[in-house]
Amino acid sequence: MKRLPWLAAVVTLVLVGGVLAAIARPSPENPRFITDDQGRALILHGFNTSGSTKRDPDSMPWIEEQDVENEYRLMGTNFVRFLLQWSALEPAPDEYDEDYLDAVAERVSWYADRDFHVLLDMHQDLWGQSITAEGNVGNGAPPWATHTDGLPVAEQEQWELVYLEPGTMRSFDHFWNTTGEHPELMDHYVRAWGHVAERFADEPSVIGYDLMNEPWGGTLQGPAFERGPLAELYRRCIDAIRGADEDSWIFVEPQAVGTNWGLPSALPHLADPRYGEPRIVYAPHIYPLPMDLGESYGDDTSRAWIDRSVDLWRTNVQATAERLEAPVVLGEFGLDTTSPGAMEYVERLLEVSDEMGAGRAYWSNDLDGWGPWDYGNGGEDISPGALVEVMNRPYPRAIAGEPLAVRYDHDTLTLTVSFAEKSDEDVTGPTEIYVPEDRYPGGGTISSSDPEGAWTAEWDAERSVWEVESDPRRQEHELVITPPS
Ligand code: 9MR
Repeated sequence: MKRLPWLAAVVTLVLVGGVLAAIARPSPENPRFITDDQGRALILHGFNTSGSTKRDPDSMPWIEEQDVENEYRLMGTNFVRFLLQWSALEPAPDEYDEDYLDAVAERVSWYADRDFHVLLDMHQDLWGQSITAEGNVGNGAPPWATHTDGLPVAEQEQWELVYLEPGTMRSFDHFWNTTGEHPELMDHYVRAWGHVAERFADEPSVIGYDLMNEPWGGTLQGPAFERGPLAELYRRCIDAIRGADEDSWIFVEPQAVGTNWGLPSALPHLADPRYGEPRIVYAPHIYPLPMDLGESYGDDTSRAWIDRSVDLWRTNVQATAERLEAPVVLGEFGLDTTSPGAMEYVERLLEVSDEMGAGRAYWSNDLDGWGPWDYGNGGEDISPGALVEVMNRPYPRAIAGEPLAVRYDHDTLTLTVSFAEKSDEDVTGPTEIYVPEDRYPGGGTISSSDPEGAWTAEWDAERSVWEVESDPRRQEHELVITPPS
């Protein structure tokens, strides 16, 4: 372990010309950070796992336990957005498949054993598998909850366009009770969430529940949808979950269409009936429209448009999070990793989410060209792909205080983390910073703004984590990590 004197670290910082991006400071009543059971602010980094769930006969992702281990070893992730399927959970009305939940729990334990935080995501695309006879387009809702009323659903090259198909629209209209014919569907969905929460309430690695992936309003769109049946669904799910689980975080998403491109959401504030601070998280996705249209980040004109979308997204997400009084986790961002400029786009999103103090989950951990793995031989030979290097960078996994700024300079490989002391609250345990061993042997060099001798840093080589105890007499701390000098 090497420590630079603080002055040298400041000089280093000035030399690299890094301007620390300040995280918008939350109000004192609202921490705006997800905290762990030691009161530390969590910065969640991970992957959606996985898209393969949608087509798997057991609705399980492709991964084995060793793949979770590899993910940690290669990228130091501490978070997974784990896909659930309502169709697997409740194959018949009010009948829950406990074997399915056991299989989920087994996978949760693989993550738990490696200190990950697991977000259970009730995934859907295009309502459910039964919107088409072949069952190869949608996923999520069970057949018994799918009422297309015989309206057609034609496959489209661009999968999102299937949202506009009459049978898909009608299925959603029934769920939101826009038709007034199937109010029982929402009741089932709400009860199903209560059941999941009962099952995982005592599993500390389950950080929370993502109530519905990319909600779509059918014929009801925009504010009428978000303030109407979407908010109603959320309120009812929140109540059902809180009946079983007081502590987990409840993640809500806006209507996906529009907000994924950066447009504002009208999602209203949602009360959390738990005792203590609310634990609602705003978890939007980003897929800039130019990229949906096939443009790449490698093209200068497209890049300018994509950057504008990202800026717009950020402004609008912050406004909604403010209204919801919620921390932000970017639930999905991703692209074909072979597209021109793909890695720069990922870098941009990592930077933006750092600046926002937001967690993030890349879409997705799959063997499909979007994920972090190169693969061959029918998925048998898996090796690290281009994304691994971009994702594998130092970051604070847990901050024993209130985060103020996180900045990673990828030219100098310098991570700077600043945070305020929270001496009046129950924050225990060290600040933990993951540092990739390959580029920072021995954890590299760490320095602190705290006075010499008043802080400690222990390198945990097994986990590749610095454990830092700061000087509680200081109001603010700044840690700088660089490769060994
Ligand atoms: O990448 C996924 C693609 O292969 C599927 O055909 C499609 C429909 O299930 O879903 C894609 O994943 C999407 C995810 O489910 C929701 N957010 C956007 C993702 C990328 O389009």
